[in-house]
Amino acid sequence: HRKVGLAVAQMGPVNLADDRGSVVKRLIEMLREAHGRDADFVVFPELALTTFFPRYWMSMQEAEERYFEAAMPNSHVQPLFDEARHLGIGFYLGYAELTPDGQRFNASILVDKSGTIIGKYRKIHLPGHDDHKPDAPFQHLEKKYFDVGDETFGVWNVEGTKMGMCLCNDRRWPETWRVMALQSAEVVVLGYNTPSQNIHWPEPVHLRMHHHLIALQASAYQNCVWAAAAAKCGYEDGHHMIGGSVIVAPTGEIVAQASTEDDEVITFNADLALAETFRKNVFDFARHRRPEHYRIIVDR
Ligand code: ING
Repeated sequence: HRKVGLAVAQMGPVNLADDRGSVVKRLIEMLREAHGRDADFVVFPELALTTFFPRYWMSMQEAEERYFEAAMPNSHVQPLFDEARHLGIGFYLGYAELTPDGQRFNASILVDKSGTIIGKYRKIHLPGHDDHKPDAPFQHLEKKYFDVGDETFGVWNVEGTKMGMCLCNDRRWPETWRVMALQSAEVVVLGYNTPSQNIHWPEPVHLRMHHHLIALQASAYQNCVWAAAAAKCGYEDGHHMIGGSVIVAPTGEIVAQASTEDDEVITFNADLALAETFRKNVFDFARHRRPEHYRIIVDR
């Protein structure tokens, strides 16, 4: 058995009035709770430090000044890194990255238990639009504020666990998971901000949770990985986003699920050997996959 204590730290709303200091205090609170429940690794949400600002139309300059991090770590998040190192616990954190040469990414990092950033990911599947839709109840401007990620999905060795990461909309695309599984991922971690209302057509709201869960359950099973997904959710200045943070086993079963739309920690002591069992007996990629027949996925 190879056990790893996984924790998902779901966040309730971050409103426009909430500054980074107050947000980081909440993250540290949940880090401590996760540690108290024997977690080795904590997953925080996508864009965890601010409100989900792609719902608002603003100038790029205002967006950069108010919502992007020009350095990571920085004075706002340093206390989180320090506490993680003090507790000996690793974490995943999503944030808006402004690079020195002016590129903008919806990014996430993997930090090991010594507080060192060992992996960086930049969101590849950017949903929404880049034009102002004044008649819509809110915007979804990820295609305006972020560049497409410049590296494919990666897998890193985090304290002996092969861990992949992605962000939000990425979880809906099968390619995301397969690219990591082909790099021998055992655990995939991700954060998300998922509005419950669709601005493009009157989609029944229950489908948001349904699609969120089947995407994670099917992908975990079909790729023999543990999945740990952290929501930022609830009503942010009146705009609702779904909760449903979960830990999913390689069987496709949900082993832990948040039941509120607030700050809430869920944990599970994951046996990585379970993933190995499915990789060996069902999804033995080397024995069963036939890439010569899959070309259309890449060429189209
Ligand atoms: N949010 C949503 C997500 O993929 C979305 C956007 C929802 C797209 C539902 C399509 C359908 O969960 C982010 N931030 O990607």
